Amino acid sequence: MTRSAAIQSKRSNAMPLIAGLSLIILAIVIAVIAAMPESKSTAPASAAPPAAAASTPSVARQTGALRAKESNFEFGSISMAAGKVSHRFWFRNESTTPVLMQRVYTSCMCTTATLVKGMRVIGSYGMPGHGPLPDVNESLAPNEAAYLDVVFDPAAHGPAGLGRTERVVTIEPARGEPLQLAFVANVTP
Ligand SMILES: [Cu+2]
Repeated sequence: MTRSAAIQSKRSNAMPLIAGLSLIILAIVIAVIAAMPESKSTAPASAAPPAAAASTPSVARQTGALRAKESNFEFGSISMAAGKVSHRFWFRNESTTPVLMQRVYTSCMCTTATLVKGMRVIGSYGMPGHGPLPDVNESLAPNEAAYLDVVFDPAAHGPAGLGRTERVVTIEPARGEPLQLAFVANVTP
């Protein structure tokens, strides 16, 4: 049997079923041609399912062992009168060795962060220089996840705190790159 005859018979079988879906037909033809050197009997080419699109993590420019699922969070418009808001940032040790989280701190006194690892709640931690800021000294095993509950008080700065506000929370390991988590809020009265 010639190659073109095989393709031809494949084509005439496939055509009525998927008329109009020219991309799929093309895929089948290519699959048949690709299969021919391997198997001499041209078995019915089962159309392979399309390869699942690789899901791209929404992680941007994180360089250390600690990686956040989402390192930037947008609160949108929030009201001073409505009080504090919070967001949970999940992260993971994506290296093959344990990471000792030495310090956690925030960029401003209006923002605090509590570390939660397994069943343990550790902290909270605020801005350096505003009250005691003890070391964390918690280890995260390879592939282990934990999260930070970050609380922002939009009223902490009074009227001066109106408008676009950006704050950063940093997790500093004993060695290696820190993990920074940021949020943005538009503070209204
Ligand atoms: Cu502040």
